[in-house]
Amino acid sequence: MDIENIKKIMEIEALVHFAKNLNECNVHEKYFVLSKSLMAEVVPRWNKSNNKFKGERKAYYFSAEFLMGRALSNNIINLSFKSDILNLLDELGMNFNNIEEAEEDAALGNGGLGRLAACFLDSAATLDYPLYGYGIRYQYGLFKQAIEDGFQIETADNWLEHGDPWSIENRDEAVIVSYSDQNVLAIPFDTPIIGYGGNTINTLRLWKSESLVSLDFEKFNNYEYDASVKQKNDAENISKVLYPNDMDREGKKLRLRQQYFFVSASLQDLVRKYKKSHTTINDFSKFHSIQLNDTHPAVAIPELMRILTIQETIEWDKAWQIVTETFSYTNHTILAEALEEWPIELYKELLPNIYKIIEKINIKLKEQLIHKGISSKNIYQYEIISSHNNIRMAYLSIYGSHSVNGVARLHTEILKDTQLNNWYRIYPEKFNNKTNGITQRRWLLLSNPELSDLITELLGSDGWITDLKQIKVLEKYKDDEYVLNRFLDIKNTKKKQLAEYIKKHEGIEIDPNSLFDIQIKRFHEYKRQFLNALHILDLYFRIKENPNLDRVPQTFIFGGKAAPGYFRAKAIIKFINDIKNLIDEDPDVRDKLKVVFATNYRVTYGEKLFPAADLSEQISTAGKEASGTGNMKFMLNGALTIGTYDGANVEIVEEAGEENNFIFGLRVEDIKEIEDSYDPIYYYENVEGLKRVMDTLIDGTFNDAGTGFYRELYDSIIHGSHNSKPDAYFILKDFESYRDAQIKANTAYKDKLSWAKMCWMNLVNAGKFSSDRTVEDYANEIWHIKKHK
Ligand code: NBY
Repeated sequence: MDIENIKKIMEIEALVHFAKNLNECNVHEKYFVLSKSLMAEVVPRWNKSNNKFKGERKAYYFSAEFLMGRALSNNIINLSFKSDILNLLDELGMNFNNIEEAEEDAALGNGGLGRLAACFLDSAATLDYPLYGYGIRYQYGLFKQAIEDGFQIETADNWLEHGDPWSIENRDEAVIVSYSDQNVLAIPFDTPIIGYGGNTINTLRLWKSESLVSLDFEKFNNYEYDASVKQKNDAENISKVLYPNDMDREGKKLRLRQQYFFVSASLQDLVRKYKKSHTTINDFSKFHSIQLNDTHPAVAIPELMRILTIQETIEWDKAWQIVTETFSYTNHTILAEALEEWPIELYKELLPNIYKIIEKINIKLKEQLIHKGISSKNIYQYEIISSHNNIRMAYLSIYGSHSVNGVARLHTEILKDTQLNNWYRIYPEKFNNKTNGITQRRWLLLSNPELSDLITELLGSDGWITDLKQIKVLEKYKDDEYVLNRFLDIKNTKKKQLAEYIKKHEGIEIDPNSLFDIQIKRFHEYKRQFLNALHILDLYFRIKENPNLDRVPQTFIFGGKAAPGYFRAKAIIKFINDIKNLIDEDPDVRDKLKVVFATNYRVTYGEKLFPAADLSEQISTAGKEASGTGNMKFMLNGALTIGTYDGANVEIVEEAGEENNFIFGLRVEDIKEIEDSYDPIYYYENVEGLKRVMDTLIDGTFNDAGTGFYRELYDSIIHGSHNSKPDAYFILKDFESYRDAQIKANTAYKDKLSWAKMCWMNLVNAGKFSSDRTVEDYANEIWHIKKHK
C-alpha cells in the first residue's frame, strides 16, 4: 500500500469534492475523502480479482436485504491497512475514532436474514470464492428508532445524506424492467466486498430505480407540475425504502414491484453478460448458481423461464431443467404468518406474463405429481396456486430449485417433519441443512481487538482469523488462572467501554461490575422479550420484599426494533421502559437492578454490545427461532447463553457443553404434547409471583397513555385473541423454569474464575459457527464453485 498516495488523494478529494483543504473538512467530509482514497487502492485489485474468475462458474446471492453496517473499519482491517492508516491520520492530526463514528450504517435489512447475507459475502471473499450479491439500493434503510415516553418513534434512515464513497454507479450497465403499467430503468451500484487479506474482492451489486424520462415537458409547459414529474416519482418509489417487517409479509403492490425489480434486473444482467462470451444459452446453469434468500426473490423462477422461453426461444422442458439446476432456496422461518403468498389478482395486474408462466409451472407440477403416484385428491396439498387463489412462494421455490435448506439442524428437521413434509416425501434429495454462521472478522477481530490479541498471543498465530476452528486448541487453558484472569480483565474493559457508550448515548450510568444480561434482536412475541421483562419485574418485587436477597447486581440491557405496525411488540417496548423507570425511581432497588433500553439497535451498536455481555438471552419458544445468529456472536465473545432448546442454541450447547450454559424450558416435543390442552390460567394463579407481575398491566401500576396497549397485551396471554390462542408462546408455562435458570446464572457469577472457565469453554468451541464453515458447505454441496487464490 502506498501511504503517500493515499494522503495525496485525500487532499485532492477534499479539494475537488468540497473545495477545502483537508484540515478544513468536517468529520463527514473527512470520512468521505479517507474512504475515497482507499477506493483508489481497492479498484485496481478489484479489477484484478474480477479477471481471475473470468469464464468460471460463479454463485449469486439474490436477497432483498443486505445488512452491511459500516464499511470503513471493516475494509481497513481486511486490507491490513490498520496501522498505516492510524499513522497517517496521526500525522494529519485527525482522530480515527471520530471519523469512524461519522459513518452511517448501511442498514438495508431488517435483522438476521439480511445480516446473514452480509456475513456470507465477507466469508466467500475471504475464502476466495466467486460469490456476488444482488439486491436493492434502498434510498432509506431500516427506520431509525427513538424512544419518547417509553414509546417507539420511527424516523427515516437517510443513510446516503453524506454520500456513499464505497459504491460505483455504473450507468453503462443499466437495464429496463417492465411492468404492465410502467417501464423503469435499473441502475447498478457496485460495492467492493473485500476478503480478509485483500486477495479476492467480490461485488455487491444493488439496483436503484429511475425513470426513463425525467420530466414530461408538455405537461410542465401546461402548468401541470405534479403530473409532469409523476412518472419520475413513480419509478423512483420502487427503490425508495426498505419494508420494515421482519416476519409479517407485506401484501402491497409496491413490495411486489421491488421484488420483481431487482430479480429481473439481476437476471437480465447475468444473461446479457453470459451471451457476450457464449453462443448458446443452453449451458447457463453450468456457469451460474443462484441462491434465493428466502422467497423474497422467488419470482426469479418464472422470470428466468420467461427470458429462456420467450426471449431466447428455448423449449419449455429444457428451460425448466436450466432453471431448476440454477436455483436453490433457503428457508428462514416456519412461522405461518411469514410464509409468503401473493394474491393471483396482484400478479395478473402487475406482471401478467409472469403470471401466465406460473400457471403453466403449476400445470406441469400437477402432471409430475401424478407421474410420481400422488393421488388426485392429494394434489391440492402441493399446488403453487392455492384454493384461496394465492401463489405460495415457498412451493414455487421448492419446485423450481434443486436444493432446499433450513438454517439450523433443528429447523431443517422441523421443515422435513412438519411444515414442508409433503414436499420432503416427494423430493427428499432436495432437502439439506446449512447451519448459519457469523464472520469472526467483524464479530471478534473488529469489535473486540483486545480478546483477538489474547487469542493470537496464546495461539502464537493469527490463523484463527481465516480458520476459526483453530481456537479449539485453547481449551487447554480452561483451568489456567492466569489466562482466565486475562479474559476477565478484557471482559471488564469491554464492559467499561460499553458503559461509557451508554452514558453518552442513553444518558444512563451502569455499573461495569454488575452482571451484564443482554437481549438484542427484533421485537417479536416468539422471541419472548416479554418473558424477560416479567422476570425483571418479579425480581423487583422480590427485592422489595426481601432487601437482603443474596444476589450480584444485574444490568438488563434490551435492544431492538418493533415493526411499525406490530402493536403488541410496541407494547412490550413500552412495558420494558416503564419497568426501567419504576426501578430507577426506587432507591431500595436501583443499586441491585438496572434496566437499559439501547435505543436504535443496529449492526454498529451490536459491535459494542456483544463483546461486553456476560449473559446472552436466547429465550424463544422452542421450535420458533429458525437459527438465530446473535447467539453465536455472544458465544464467540465469551458470554454464556441462557436459553431454550431452539434453533442453533441446540448446536451451541452441543459444542460448548450444557454444563457451561443455562438451558431451561419446554422443548419442541414437550410443546407438541401439551399444546392442545395448555391452560395459562393455571400458571397465572399457581406460580408464585406470576399473577403479581401480570396484573401490573391492568391494575394501574403502569400507564400506557390511553393506547390500550397493556390491556391488549394482558388479554393476549390470558384470553387469547381472534387469531391466536391464549399465551400462544408459552410464556407463563416457561416462567418458573426461566426464573430458576436466572437464579443459577446469578449464583454462578459470584465465582469469577469458574464463571470465566465457562465463558472460555464457549469461546474456544465457537469454531463451528464461523460463516466461513457455512459458506464452505454451500460452495461444496450446493453451488459447486471453486476457490481461486
Ligand atoms: O433469519 C431470521 C430468522 O428469524 C433467524 O432465526 C435466522 O437466524 C435468520 C438467518 O437465517 N429471519 C429473518 O431475519 N427474517 C427477516 O428478516 C424477514 C424479512 C422480511 C420478511 C420476512 C422475514 N418479509 O416477509 O418481508
